[in-house]
Amino acid sequence: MRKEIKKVCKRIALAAAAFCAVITLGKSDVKAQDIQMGNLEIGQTKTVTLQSSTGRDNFYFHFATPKNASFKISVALIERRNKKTNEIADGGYTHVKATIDYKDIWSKYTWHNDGTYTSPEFAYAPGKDCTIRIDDVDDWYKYTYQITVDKVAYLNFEKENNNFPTAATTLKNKKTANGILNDGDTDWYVFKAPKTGKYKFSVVNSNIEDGGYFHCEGYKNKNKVDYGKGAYIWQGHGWYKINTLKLKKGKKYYIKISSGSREGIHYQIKVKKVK
Ligand SMILES: [Ca+2]
Ligand SMILES: [Ca+2]
Repeated sequence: MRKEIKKVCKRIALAAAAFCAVITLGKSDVKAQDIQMGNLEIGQTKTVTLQSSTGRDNFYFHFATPKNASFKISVALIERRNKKTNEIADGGYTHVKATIDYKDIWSKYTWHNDGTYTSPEFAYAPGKDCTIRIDDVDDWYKYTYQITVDKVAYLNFEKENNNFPTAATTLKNKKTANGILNDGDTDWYVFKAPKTGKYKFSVVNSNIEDGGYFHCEGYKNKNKVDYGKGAYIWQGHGWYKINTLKLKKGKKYYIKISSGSREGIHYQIKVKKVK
């Protein structure tokens, strides 16, 4: 009797495996599509409904990075309906990824009816193509999204790509500079003394979100670090003095910001003539 049951079970298992194989074969016959969904306007919310015929399609959106501003991406999966019955289907998610210059800058699983997911802020050279890809779109459902790219403008904002001393952003006396340190980012600044005198260089971690740090260091010139004039700049610790030094008219001093502990750290730098 037991043997009989075992035999039946084995047959059922084999049949199920064969059935699955047929389904898998059927799915892999349909080629996944790369679907271009057009451009996003900065500051405007786009509402789109996505339907995948294979469950493996990729949906692409593009926008150009703004000038003199950072940007952030917000995504909300506001509706998921059964394709056949058109009934609202609770639960479920898809995947969103943003890429610039082949670097993935943001990746998130976005759940249905879970509010808006907002990326950290990113600062890039203006006019770069940022691609937003949505995938994991199940072929049983249609998904409605709201996508927004916002820019955030700052006074005296850093000028990316300032990742090298030769491309350093200019600092001006008594003008507070604003910057954002992204993952793998380095921000160089240069100050050219308008008059001979003593100048004080200060920096602050201006994040609102608790925690995090970055490194700030003074440089006597493009290649020569000013030893002892560096510090880790923590969130919530206020302004740090990096250096006070005498500069002759026309002499330059460099500041390097690097090694952020997380994505999208805000900071400010100021230079003040003290004598
Ligand atoms: Ca930066
Ligand atoms: Ca940079």
